[in-house]
Amino acid sequence: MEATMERSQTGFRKPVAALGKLTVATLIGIAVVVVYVMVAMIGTVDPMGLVFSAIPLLFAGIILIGWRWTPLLGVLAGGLLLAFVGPFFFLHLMSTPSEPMFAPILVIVALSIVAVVAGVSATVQNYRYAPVDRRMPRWLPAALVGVVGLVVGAILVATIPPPSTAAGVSPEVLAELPAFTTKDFEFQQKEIRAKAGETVALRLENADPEAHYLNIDELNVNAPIPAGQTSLALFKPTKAGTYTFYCAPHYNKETGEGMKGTLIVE
Ligand SMILES: [Cu+2]
Repeated sequence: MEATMERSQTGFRKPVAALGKLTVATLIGIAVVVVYVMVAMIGTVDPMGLVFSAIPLLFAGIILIGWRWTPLLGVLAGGLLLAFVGPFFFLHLMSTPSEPMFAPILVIVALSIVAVVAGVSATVQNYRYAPVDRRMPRWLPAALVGVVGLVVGAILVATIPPPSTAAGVSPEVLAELPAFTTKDFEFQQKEIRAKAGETVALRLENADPEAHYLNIDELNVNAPIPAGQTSLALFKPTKAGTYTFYCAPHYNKETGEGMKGTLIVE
């Protein structure tokens, strides 16, 4: 009887069940974190970021209307975000999880996963059960506590500072070296000059909230420049010539676009 009533009302608005509300909450959370990253951490509001925060809010609003297919929008938003943010997340995980950007990215990944799981479950419930039977699954609170625990644990582990990349070099000596600075995802010096057979020592400084690297393939240079820190690069070119230096995560070798410059060895 209930089933036929349900079918006769196909497509009509229903009160949003617990799982639908959870999907809405995660979408709002995603929008908040994206805005936080833009304003508090990067300091700029770019159109791409606005789209990333506006779409989850729009979807949350549509889900609240109550059509039973709408939680699928949570799956869509969560899935898209995972596709966009996922690669950055793994890059951070592999290189330097202590960076300031790690925590918000981790939270966005966690919220996206919850949005996908909650959205799928809510849609299944909406089609299978009458509104009164669309209850919060018994495993859900435990699963959410688990997700929160994992996120908090990972952030705590990430706040343990990594060993300094200038370890063993006194601050006074480091201060005397020529500075080589990254800012706004660019090398401030587009050119480094050196003499063949002489050691080059640079004080690397990073003003960005994300780690950069100084890479020079021919000289086997791969010096990390952690966010907001000072580090050291030491290398000795033996042959005169022109070399490209670049930042591996922010340079595309195929197109030659991104963070790069020229090392001229005389
Ligand atoms: Cu970089």
